[in-house]
Amino acid sequence: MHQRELTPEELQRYREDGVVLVKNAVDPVWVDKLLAFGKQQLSNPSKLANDARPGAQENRLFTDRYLWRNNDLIYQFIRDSGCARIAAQAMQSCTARFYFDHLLVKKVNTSTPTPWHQDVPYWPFRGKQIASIWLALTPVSVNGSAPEFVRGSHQTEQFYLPEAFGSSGAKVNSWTGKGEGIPCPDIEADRSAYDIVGFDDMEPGDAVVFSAWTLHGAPGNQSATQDRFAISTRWLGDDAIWDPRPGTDPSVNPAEVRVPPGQHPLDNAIFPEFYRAPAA
Ligand SMILES: O=C(O)CCC(=O)C(=O)O
Repeated sequence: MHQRELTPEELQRYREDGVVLVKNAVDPVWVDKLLAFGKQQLSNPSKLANDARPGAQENRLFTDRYLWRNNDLIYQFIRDSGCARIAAQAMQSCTARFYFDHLLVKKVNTSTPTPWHQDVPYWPFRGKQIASIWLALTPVSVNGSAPEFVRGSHQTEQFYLPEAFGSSGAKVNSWTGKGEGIPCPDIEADRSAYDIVGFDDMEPGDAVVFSAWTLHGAPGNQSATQDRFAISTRWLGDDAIWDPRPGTDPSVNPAEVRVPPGQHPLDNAIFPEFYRAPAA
């Protein structure tokens, strides 16, 4: 199957902006299978799913995570699709270790935006070589809830406080709110003050690759005809260290991780290494 490498221009965009659009990031065979899987998952959610309106055909934000642990398709996708190499290239890392997958669905007419945030404060890791690949499984424009990014915001050392996602508030990601950082600026209230980039006309199989430090969010899905299905995969590069701080995602049980805090997560059962650059 076709696997993609990043071009020098794409690498430059990622380095300067903290985000890059990658057209045709994976072979279409994966996209068809993942979309079919995502649709099934709506009626067969895992314990980590958040579902604003179970069963609803519209105005429904649905997310599910860590599906790779129990699902062969997701496991094969992260192992074989070439995403690991794309992530390693973007992060300028010799290796790419997998953290988790995140299915992100907004049915038609979903009013809930994804708030502006930075990923790294949510996660029990530190390091600059941490990235996500947000893969569109359906056609999507910004009005249909393609993510938007503040260009260059990855260059900060600042953590912005995690906040809960989703309209129902309290129960969604209830572990947020105890973390490290300062409040995220109200970017939506003053958009012209920020260098915001969004990607219209994304096709299924196109991806945005972005640093875990880059501020990003997404509007609701204003389309009345096109559901938005996407899957994000999260990747750890050479400088990532295991850092299970209070207020970070507790979905990985620290007691099961076989490396002490402060060290690279050399733990193939929980954070498998799916790419290593060939020796020079
Ligand atoms: O898909 C969305 O609405 C948000 C995606 C996102 O924040 C992420 O993948 O980190």
